[in-house]
Amino acid sequence: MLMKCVRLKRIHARLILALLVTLLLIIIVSKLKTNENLESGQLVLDNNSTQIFEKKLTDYERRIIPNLGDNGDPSFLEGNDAKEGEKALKTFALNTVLSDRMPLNRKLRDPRNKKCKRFKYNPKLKTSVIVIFYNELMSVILRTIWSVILQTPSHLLKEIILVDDASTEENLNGLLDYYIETRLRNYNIKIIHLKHRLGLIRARLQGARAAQGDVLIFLDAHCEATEDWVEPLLSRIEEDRTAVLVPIIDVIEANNLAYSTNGDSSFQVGGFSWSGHFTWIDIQNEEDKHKLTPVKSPTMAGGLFAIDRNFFWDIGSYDEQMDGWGGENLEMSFRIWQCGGRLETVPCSRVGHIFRDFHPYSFPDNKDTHGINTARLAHVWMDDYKRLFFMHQPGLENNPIVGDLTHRKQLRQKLRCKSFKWYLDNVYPEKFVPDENVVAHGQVRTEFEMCLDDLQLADDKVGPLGLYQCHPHMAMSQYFSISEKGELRKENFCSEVFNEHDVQLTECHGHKREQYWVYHKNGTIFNPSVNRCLSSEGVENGGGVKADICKDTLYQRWKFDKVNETAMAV
Ligand code: LR7
Ligand code: MN
Repeated sequence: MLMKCVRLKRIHARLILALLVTLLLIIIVSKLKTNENLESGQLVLDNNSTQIFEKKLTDYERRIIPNLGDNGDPSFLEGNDAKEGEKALKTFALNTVLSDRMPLNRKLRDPRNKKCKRFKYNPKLKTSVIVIFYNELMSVILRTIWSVILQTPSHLLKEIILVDDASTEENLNGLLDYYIETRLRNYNIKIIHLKHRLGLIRARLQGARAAQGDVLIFLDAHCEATEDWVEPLLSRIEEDRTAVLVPIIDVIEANNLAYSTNGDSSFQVGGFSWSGHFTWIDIQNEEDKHKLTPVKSPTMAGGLFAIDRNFFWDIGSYDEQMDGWGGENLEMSFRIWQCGGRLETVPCSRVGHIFRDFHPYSFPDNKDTHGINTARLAHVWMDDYKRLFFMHQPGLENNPIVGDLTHRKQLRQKLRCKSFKWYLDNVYPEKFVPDENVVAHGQVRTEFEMCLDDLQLADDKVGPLGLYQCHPHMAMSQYFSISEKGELRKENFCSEVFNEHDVQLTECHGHKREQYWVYHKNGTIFNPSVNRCLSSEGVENGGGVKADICKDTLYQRWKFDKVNETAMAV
């Protein structure tokens, strides 16, 4: 009996040992797996490479022109440098020559509204600042880091985490690390070099995984923080951990690196278009317009924001299946609002961002990652309203390229998130829905199979309300509505009469008589302010329609695909 017991105990002990070993193995393997894309940057230096790096850096530092760009003033180089700068602007959408000559720790003017200085903040939270980059210019990355170091009180800065999304630029594979180890030794800066390019969404996730601060602040790699930028962000999160915050994003000009502000008292917040793009919108609520405390924002641009670290994970971090660039900002914006958080712009926190005219990098296979990512978020978060996005991108609606959505749908259930209609009604009530509560909508055709058309007007331009052959399938350039208010509009553009005769698509003002139209049952679209009717008479394919004296002619009869008869004028 005793023997049996001892043997049993031995077997037990072996079993437990075996179990422990397997457990250990599992842990090691899974660790290895999550790290398989990480190559945390411990730079190994021998004498030779130290010398090479040091020489490169001192050469570089010698060329810096003291005080260039101070106060955020526009800066210019002369002679050949100026010419090279122009060229660079065409290749990289950025004057790289100028950036390389400008001090990395330039001092900016305080861009805030003066009244911001009255606020006293005393946050206890510490932040991790996460900066991701792919082939960005080293001097631009370093200026971002320096601005964070100089403008953030050290007791509020836990660390700076750089995530290199597998850049191929030589300087970013060694020299940058060397700079940090030698010039920024006293600061807690980690650099993670990813082995494979993951795209900006997953790169940010890797940064977040490595972060230890109470709050995560994400920045694009071409930003400059200004005075007291971090205090109001941290204080607000201390007050409400579900508040996700965006500073005012000022423009750093890509050609002369000027830090330009929109004046100190007016700013915009985030909106979106049904084509799935981020847009800037005016604050609707009069009281909020000149507020200095946080203001509600329906969406965020995506590159610069602060979020409580635990809340970031609780609310679903990012959609890990989003590739490349784009879409993650609207996904996060909708999710935050629908699942119980809030998005706010903090007027007393200001950060500059270099706005480039084009992306200086490309993506493998030229995949439309913005479209695919947006299709993912439309399926998960927009309920029936996704129809409006897919009208712009019909090819993506049932396309397997969009990938599996199970996890994100589960997340939405788990967090018991509200509907997209709730979001529109409560967070963004001014958002125009082109096929809801309207008098008429769809293609607008004449008897001669000609249709109203925006003639591919760019999003930020003003142009004629055009006439074009009707497309056999609905194309968004021919989709118009007559709103309840009597606007003849295309999303954010309203048709307005100029000089009594010309009809232009321009920003909707809501109050202008020239933007007011009456759709009559006989098919005329009448503008009372000029007492004229919309006419296609004498207009060629691709030309602009006119406001003409009303008369009984087929050129002034318009037929919408869908009409709400009861809302039409007799
Ligand atoms: O493959 C890539 N891997 C990366 O790490 C591609 C890019 N990146 C890095 C890149 O180096 C940069 O630091 O990701 C960052 C953002 O890329 P940008 O600067 O080319 O993007 P953007 O400023 O044109 O675009 C905006 O929308 C993006 C949608 O995915 C991101 O959310 C950006 O962060 C965002 N930028 C801002 O919100 C800044 C304000 C601009 C506005 C409006
Ligand atoms: Mn950017």
